[in-house]
Amino acid sequence: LGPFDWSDALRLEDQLSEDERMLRDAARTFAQEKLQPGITQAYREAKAAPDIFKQMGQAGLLGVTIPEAFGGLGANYVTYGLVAREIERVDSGYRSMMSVQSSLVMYPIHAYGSDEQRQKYLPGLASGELIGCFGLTEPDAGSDPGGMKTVAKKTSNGYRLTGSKMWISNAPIADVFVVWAKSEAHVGKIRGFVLEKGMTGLSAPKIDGKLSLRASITGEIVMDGVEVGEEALLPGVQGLKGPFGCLNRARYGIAWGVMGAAEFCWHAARQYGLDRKQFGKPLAQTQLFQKKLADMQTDITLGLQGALQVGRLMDDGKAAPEMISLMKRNNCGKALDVARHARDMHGGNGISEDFQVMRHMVNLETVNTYEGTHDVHALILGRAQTGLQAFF
Ligand code: TGC
Ligand code: FAD
Repeated sequence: LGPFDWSDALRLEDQLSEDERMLRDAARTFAQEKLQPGITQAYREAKAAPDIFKQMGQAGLLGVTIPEAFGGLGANYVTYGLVAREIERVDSGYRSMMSVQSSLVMYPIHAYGSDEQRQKYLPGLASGELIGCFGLTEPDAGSDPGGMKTVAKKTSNGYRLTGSKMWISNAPIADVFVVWAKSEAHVGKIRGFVLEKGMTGLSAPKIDGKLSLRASITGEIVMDGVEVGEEALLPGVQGLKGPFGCLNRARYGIAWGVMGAAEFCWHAARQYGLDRKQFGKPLAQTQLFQKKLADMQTDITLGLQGALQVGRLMDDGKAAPEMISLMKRNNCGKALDVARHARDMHGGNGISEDFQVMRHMVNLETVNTYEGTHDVHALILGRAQTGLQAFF
């Protein structure tokens, strides 16, 4: 029998290639040196930080799976997941910025875009010179994006887009807007369009008052008859499978990312329990405390193993969307449990920004909701095993 590493119980480390470990280490160094020092203040002040995109771009963290010819890293999905875990170890908002740019903006332009669109947008998005956002959700269409009202009407040389999107990460600082609309010229099918900041009729007001994900800016997208040419249409996809193809990648990244946030909370709770004494002994020497640590260790270890397996299947072209739903749902729910327990185990200090566990906890409330809520993923899994859809 071999040794036991409490922080890597099933030896995830041994299951990674040398390249994966190297890129993971680079992401960890970047996250700890460039992002961690400023996060408490950034969260408190909820200020937009466009510079972070350029820093991420320089570090090669935007478009990890996009080919090098377009400025990406050309790495595999396991590496993308490892990067998400390192960024979210600092803050879910920073991982959000990275995953929207990579999976929800660069991916559709690369997978569904024309050569001209790829050449025009991908290098700038990879370097962080351009910031992207993804508009699917609307005020009256969240879990049910098929109910969207945004329409694209045909004009003599393109389309006129009218409608509004709600809860859109990066929107107020975005240069490039990937938006989804029902296109009358395509018998009402959902199509993707690439809009640019400054277009007449396009605005992206900030949503204020967020108590979660404060280091990531969120806004609306208002399209008041935005006129675009034919070249703004993403030619390679139609129907809901367009946005869902992007969401598959982003949800997969989230399954890894939230484990990074959970690991931060677990390690912090363990250290706190070792350092703090009550009733004459360390808190970590009580049975209740150790039971909570064991649950955290178990949930995180299994969550990481599951995410790795889905990543390997994605890299082999064998992953199904339901596998991603299973891991997104499980890992978000478990990470939220871990963060809530860690907050509790810190006692009064747990509510202070200095100890950071409460910031992770409130962030994870958002992550459990976006990209398909915990319950919506349960319905996807329920449908897949019964053949009965329970959405409506
Ligand atoms: P349904 O009938 O199930 O499917 C309609 C069409 O879409 C296809 N499809 C998929 N294709 C690829 N991957 C997937 N995961 C797919 N899921 C569905 C499906 O095959 C079908 O294609 P076709 O060709 O036959 O028409 O559609 P439905 O309307 O019944 O959908 C129900 C449901 C609940 C599954 C779906 O609407 C859903 O997942 N709702 C959740 C919405 C959501 O996730 N929104 C995310 C918004 S973006 C976001 O939150 C970004 S946050 C980013 C950040 O800051 O990190
Ligand atoms: P609703 O769909 O109204 O759901 C409310 C509740 O009802 C949930 O508990 C849900 O599980 C439940 N529910 C819904 N349908 C059913 C059902 N059939 N049966 C049982 N229960 C049900 N969207 C984008 O397009 N792009 C982005 O960049 C983006 N970024 C976001 C950033 C933040 C900070 C947040 C908070 C959201 C973001 N979203 C984004 C939107 C996000 O995807 C939606 O909030 C999410 O899909 C849920 O939709 P909703 O808020 O309309 O909730």
